[in-house]
Amino acid sequence: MTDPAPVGARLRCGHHTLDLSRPCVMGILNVTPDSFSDGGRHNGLDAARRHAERLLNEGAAILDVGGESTRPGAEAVPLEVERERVLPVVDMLVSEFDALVSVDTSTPELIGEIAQAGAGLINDVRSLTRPGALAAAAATELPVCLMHMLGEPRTMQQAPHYERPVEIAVADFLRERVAACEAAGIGRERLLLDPGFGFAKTLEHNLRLLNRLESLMALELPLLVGMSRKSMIGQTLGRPVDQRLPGGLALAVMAVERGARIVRAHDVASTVDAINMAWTVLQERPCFRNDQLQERPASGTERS
Ligand code: 8Y4
Repeated sequence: MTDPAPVGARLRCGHHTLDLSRPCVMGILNVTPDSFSDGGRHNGLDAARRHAERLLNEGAAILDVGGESTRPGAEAVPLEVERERVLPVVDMLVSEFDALVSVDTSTPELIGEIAQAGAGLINDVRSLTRPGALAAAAATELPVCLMHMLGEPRTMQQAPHYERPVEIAVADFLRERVAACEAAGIGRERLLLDPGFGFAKTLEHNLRLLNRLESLMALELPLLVGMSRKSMIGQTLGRPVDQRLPGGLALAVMAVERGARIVRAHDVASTVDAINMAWTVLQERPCFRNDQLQERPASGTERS
């Protein structure tokens, strides 16, 4: 038996080390031409370079690069297309910015290649369930973000149904993937967990999951969340995708308050400000300090 990975420790990401004793922002650098939130403006290498420079200046600790559109209804992308979209961008981000690059991929063939190119984190929305993905990730020695999803992006929003409370289903799924990773030689110290907001979930599922995010801290691994511009904001506030920033900042702050340590976001400057403000307030609560988050008394049991 190994010790549980300390939540709030430093995470080795290739030649970078990520400080998870405080929350940070993962900036979204989408290189898919059909991404509806950036209109495909960042599919060229030069556009990616300018976008990356901006995200890093705004305080992104990680840049997340994805060559496959994982939005609801999106079609699968052939390996060669994904490789061609992702690898030149990873190369550029590493050589020109020495950035900590995370790659949103489920493709075993690509996992080894992105590690070779200097990526620091594997962000797999399918939690290494594709044949060969566990072994490919194990061989890289990189950390992996395991995310909950039911089914595939193409079909996942067709009436998602859970027999049990969604947070229980999510926790059970993630526990199973953690065990599969450990069995494949990916130690707990390399794992991050993500409930997968918007992936095979109704609005009610997403709201409940955020409200109960703390229940995932029982798994004793760092939490990553991604809610930026997602439909849970659009559905609640009736806003189109370009008017979801205030809603997204509220969600980011709530997630940090409930234990999230990495917030995946499009609007990095404002997200950094929001989570830094929230974090500063949280640190005035003694039991929130020094990574003792999991020992915080249940709300309602404290005297002010
Ligand atoms: C507008 C903009 C509306 C973007 C929807 C979207 C997550 C993720 C995605 C996440 C992790 C997205 C790759 C979906 N979401 N990775 N990836 N967690 N770890 N949709 O929540 O951004 S793509």
